[in-house]
Amino acid sequence: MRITDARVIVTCPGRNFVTLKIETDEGVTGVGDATLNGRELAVAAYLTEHVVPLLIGRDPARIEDTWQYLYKGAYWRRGPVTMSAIAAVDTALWDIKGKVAGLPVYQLLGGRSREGVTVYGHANGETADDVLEEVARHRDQGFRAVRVQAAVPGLTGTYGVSKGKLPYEPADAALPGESAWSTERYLNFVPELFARVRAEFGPDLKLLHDVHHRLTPIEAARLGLALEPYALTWLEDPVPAELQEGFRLIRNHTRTPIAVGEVFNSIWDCQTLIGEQLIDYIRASVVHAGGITHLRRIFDFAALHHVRSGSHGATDLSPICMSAALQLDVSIPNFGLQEYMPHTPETDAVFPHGYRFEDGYLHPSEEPGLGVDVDEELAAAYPYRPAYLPVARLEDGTLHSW
Ligand code: CS2
Ligand code: MG
Repeated sequence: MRITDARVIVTCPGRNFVTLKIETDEGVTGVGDATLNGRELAVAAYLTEHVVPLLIGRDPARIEDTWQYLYKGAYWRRGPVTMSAIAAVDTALWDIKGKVAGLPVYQLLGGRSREGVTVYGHANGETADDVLEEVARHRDQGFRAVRVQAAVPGLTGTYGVSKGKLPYEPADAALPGESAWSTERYLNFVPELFARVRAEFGPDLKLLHDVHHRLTPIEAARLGLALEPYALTWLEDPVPAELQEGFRLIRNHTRTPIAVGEVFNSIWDCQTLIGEQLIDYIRASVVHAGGITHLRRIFDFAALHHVRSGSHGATDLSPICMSAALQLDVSIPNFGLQEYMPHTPETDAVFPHGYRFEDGYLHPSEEPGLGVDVDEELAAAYPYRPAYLPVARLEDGTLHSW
């Protein structure tokens, strides 16, 4: 079997997505997500200009060799653009391999390790009262785990909190918006919020919170300590993670479990974090961390160090990425949690897929391959629109951590 064609599909059914579709001489096709929020066209060009020409004529069955060829052959290793492009190829090749075998990809990864994939939803709101309502709504929908975020009183536009009752969309403006940040106001508010949520919902619901990289290690340590009475499942992205050693300080001061990794693109980004057991959950994703092949390598490394998976699953990861993530989630031994922000009906229509939510779990498709496709005609009806994540500034105007 040979690869005969590969093309990049850019579409914006409410938000931007980049997809790679690979075709073969035997008519079997595969799809991979290549979406890098706010930098979409860089990955599209990387694929079209520098990767697609190298794929034509290759044997699609050689997944590992193709991964190594694109990673080592580029000379310029790692980085989100490169690794998202490699991820798209890798994901599409796993899709093809599954279709050729007549099996869902998780069967090729060793088969099921669990009945369903426990997911967490987002409860967010302008006030603590709104958030309590949202947590109740998620619990009533069957969610066993909920991420809790509220607008920080006195600050306009807290990241991760939608306006009104609208679903929250991370990239919300044609040019980056700006919001104000105050660590003092934030640290004073969050423990109160969790005290209320835990008191209202009891000990069984898993509760999570995302700091979005806004603190320093010692501030994060103080927050982790203050949240200990409310037994969070994880505190996410407490600090920017370029300095992996910074997590030692957090670890030395709190027993609140730590999750990190949604901006990671390589196993080297978490070598110290995992190797020294400085974190509890690794949140890298199929699309940004080199595809199924590389993410599985990260998860295997994590399994040796008591670290579980907690993959990123925001709306800027397409249903193709979610389909692939679920195949991994259901098969690996050290699965923890999977983030689940449902896509809009328009996005679901462009990417018809077979995964489904039931009773707090997502279930992967049982179709051969990944069980997802892209409707190219429909995709063409939604042209690309620039959209960016906001930036945060301190109250005096200083550009803040992200
Ligand atoms: C968030 C995301 O889902 C999460 O955990 O941190 O909103 C994230 O900021 C976006 O996916 C960035 O593209
Ligand atoms: Mg996050």
